[in-house]
This record gives sequence, structure tokens and C-alpha cells, in this order.
Amino acid sequence: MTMNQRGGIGKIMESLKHSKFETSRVSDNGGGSASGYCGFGIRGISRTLAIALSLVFVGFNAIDSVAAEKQTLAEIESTVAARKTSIAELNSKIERLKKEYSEALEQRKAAFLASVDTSQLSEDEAKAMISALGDASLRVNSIKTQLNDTESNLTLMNKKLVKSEKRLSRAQAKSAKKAAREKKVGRISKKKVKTVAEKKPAASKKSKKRQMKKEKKEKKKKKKVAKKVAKKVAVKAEQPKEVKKMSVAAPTAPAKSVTYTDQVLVIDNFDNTDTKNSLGYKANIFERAPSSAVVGFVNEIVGGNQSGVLKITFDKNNEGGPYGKGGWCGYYSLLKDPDTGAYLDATGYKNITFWVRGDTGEENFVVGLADKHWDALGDSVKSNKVTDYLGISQLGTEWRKVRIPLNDFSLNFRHLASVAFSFESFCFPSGGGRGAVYIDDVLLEK
Ligand SMILES: [Ca+2]
Repeated sequence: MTMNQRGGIGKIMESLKHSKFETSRVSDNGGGSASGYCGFGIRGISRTLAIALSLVFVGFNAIDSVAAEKQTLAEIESTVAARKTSIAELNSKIERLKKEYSEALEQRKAAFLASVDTSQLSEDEAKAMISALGDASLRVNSIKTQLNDTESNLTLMNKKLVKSEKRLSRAQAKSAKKAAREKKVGRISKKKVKTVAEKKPAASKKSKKRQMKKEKKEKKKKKKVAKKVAKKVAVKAEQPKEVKKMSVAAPTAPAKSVTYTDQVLVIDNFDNTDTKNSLGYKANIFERAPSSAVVGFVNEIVGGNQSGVLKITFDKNNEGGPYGKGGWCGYYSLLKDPDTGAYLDATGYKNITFWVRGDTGEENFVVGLADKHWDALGDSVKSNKVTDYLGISQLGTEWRKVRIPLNDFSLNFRHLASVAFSFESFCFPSGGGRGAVYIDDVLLEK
């Protein structure tokens, strides 16, 4: 028996009870939802283009004739009307999302309360309950993201409305002025018929001046329109970058100087002493007072080879901190790309393996794995104690290879988010412990 399932699920429930939702064990997981990027998608670009094109029309058509100006005015009026409609739609969408959000919060609360005590349930029922809780949490996050996006779209649309209303009032004023001028010109030309001989030179001088003024104004307007169009085009050019971010594929392991077979995926071999793992993603300690952890990199002989290894020095307390449980500590390594939000697809792998040894040999810990659901909860599914997989009662000080079947974790391996080494109370007879462990070659194996 390699996995005490009831104990495992009991532990999950225990950690759920104490992690709540606002706390996060992998507190610095570079989280955040990828869906944040798609708020300004393809529709946003086409709208930008449409606005840019309509600006070209507004700019050049308004110049020459009264007829064209009237058309422009109508266009601006219809833009204003369309924006008012959009704002009304966005407002009603926000109302609906707010309602859905409070419903989702209630559902998540119910799922959480239902999962607190699973002692009367079968293993399958308990698993279903965890899954339901994960789904409820995802739904809460998803609605929240939609709500944020819609609210920022509303802000944007309100700004646009103010702009187009200003443009409309300018166009209306100009149109009225021009109509008055046309009327005056009509009166003058009637008068001119009578006095054409003596008035001609003066009129010509005056019209020349007017023509020059008009040309100057035209030039200024064209320049302004060109500037606006250039700005819109620049916005358009920026957009695809974000869309592209969304479509970046899940990462694969980079080439290594150390030879690994194609049957493994190297998560971290610690031969590079930076804060990133072998996948290129962040790895670091996590801790909540009064517990704490420190990491360092040292050279050791592992499996006959000189190798850089991770040293985690830990101090797991059993009292104080959140819920009086002594806080928590450990080390995490991201499997999802924090920039693109792409999760690691680990389907096809059977085990997670690593080399380990203790400093005094009395240390112990568990492995935590998080998929998309658990990532959303800010927690992970924990394995049994590492010594259980080695079939020994003490970790000891000799290097040993640990192999944990992925089937021992109830997860969606298409979307893995992180792996963690966690020093849990149940790893120690007294509920707390301190010491150091050495770890090398964290791999996924087929
Ligand atoms: Ca190494």
C-alpha cells in the first residue's frame, strides 16, 4: 500500500479548511488569469479600424460642400447614438454579471461547507466533492474576470461617448456658422449685381484673403486627422501582440548538457543556481509565520556524478499562525507559464520522480501538485509522506530516488500549474520539525 487514500483525502480536506480561499500557499505563483488578455480581442481591432476609417471620412468630407458636411453631421450623430446603445448594453451586462457573481459565491460557499466533513462519505463521493468545489471556484474567478473586463469596456465607451459628443457639438456649431455665411453671401451677391463695376477689386481682395484662410484651415484639419489615424493604427499594431500571447503553446524542456532520455521531462535539475527552474519558470520558497524555509544550492555526488542540488532548510511550527496550526513552509516550482498562463500538459507521464536525502535523516515532507482547479484555489493536492514511497520509516542521509505515481493525485494532468515540496504537520510525530533536505533532478517520467 503506497497511498493511504483516506488519509490523503482527509489531509486535503484539512488543508482546505485552513487554507480558506483568500490565503495562498503558493502565494507568489505569478498567478492571475490568462483571460485578462482577451478583453480587447478581434472585435476591438475591427472597431478601432472602423473608427479610424470614419475619422478619415469626417476629416476630408467636411471640408468642401454643405451637403458633405450634413452627411458628416449625420454620421457623428449616429456614432453618438450607437455609443449610447453600447453603454446601455454594457450596463445591463454588468447588472447580470453581478447577479451571477453573487450566485457563484453562494454556490462556492455551499460547496466548501459540504466538503468540510467527508468522514461519512465514500472515497468517490469525497473526490466528487473536491471537484465540485474546484468547479465552483473556477466559476467565481471566470465571472469576476468577465465583470472586470465589462466594467473597463464601459469606462472606455463612456470616454468615447464624451469625445464623440464634443465632436458633434463642434460640427453642429460649424454647420450653423457656415449656413449663416452662405445666407450673407447670397445677400451680398444680389447687391453686387447692381454695383459690380466699383466693388469688384475690393471683393476680389477680400475673397483672396478668405481663400487663404480657408486653405490654412484645411491644411491644419488634414494634419489633425492624419495624426488621429496614425494614433489609431498604432493602437491596432499593438493589439496582436496580446492576442499572440494567448496562443503560445505549452513549453517543452529546453536542451540540456546533462543527458536525459526522451522519456522524461526535466522540471528542475538545480544545475543552474538562479531562481528559475529548468522550464524557465519561477521557483522559490513559500512560508507563513511562524514557520519558515530557506533555500540554497550546493554540490553533491548524486548517483555517482557531481551535481548541483537544492537544499531546503525548514522550520515547521505546530502552534500559532493562521488557525493556530503553526503556519506553513516549503518550496514551489511553477509548471505554468506565468506570462502566457499556458499550463503544462503532462498527459503521457506516469510518475513524478526526484532524488532526495536528509541532513540528519529524520526529516520528512510531502509533494504537492496543482492543476488548473487547485491553482485557482491557491492550494495543491498532497502526496503521502516521502518515506512511504521509499518503503522506509526514516528518510536517512543517503541519496535515494523517489517515484510517486501521478495516479495518486486526483488531478487534470492536461493543465498542471505547479509542484511543491511541503513540510506538513503530519510528517512529524510532534506535529512540527526542523532540519534540511537535499533534492535533485525533479522529473516527470513516462
Ligand atoms: Ca543537479
